[in-house]
Amino acid sequence: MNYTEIPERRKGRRQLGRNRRVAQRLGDGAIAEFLATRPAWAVVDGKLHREIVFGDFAEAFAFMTRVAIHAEKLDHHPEWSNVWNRVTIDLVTHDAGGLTDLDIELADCIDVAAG
Ligand code: H2B
Repeated sequence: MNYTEIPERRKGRRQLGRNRRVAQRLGDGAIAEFLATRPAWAVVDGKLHREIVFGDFAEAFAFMTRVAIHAEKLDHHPEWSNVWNRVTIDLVTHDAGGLTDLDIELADCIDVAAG
C-alpha cells in the first residue's frame, strides 16, 4: 500500500478537492504590484521564482518542512529543489495554466517561513 492508498489519505484528498477554491488568474498589474513590494521574487518563465540560501542543510530542510505543511493546507504546491543550503522555488498554478492568487498566498507563506 503506498501513501495515496491509505484510506485516511484518500478521504483527506477528496475533502481537499471539494474545498479547493477556484484560483483567480492574476493580471499583469497584480503581478507588477506584487513584485514591486517583494524584491526577493521575480517572474521567470511565467513562474514566481525565488532562491533562498540558509546556513546549512538542516536549516534549508526545516524551512521546506514548514512550507510543505502550508502547501498541503492550501492544496497548492511549489516546484522546488534543494542543494545543501540552497532552496530554489518556482510557483505557478498548473490547473489554471498561469499565476493566480494561490501563488501569491504560497509566496506569503514562504516569506514568513524563510524568516
Ligand atoms: N499545486 C500547484 N502549484 N498547482 C496546481 O494546479 C495544483 C497544485 N493543483 N496542487 C492541485 C494540487 C490539484 O492537483 C489537486 C487535485 O487539488
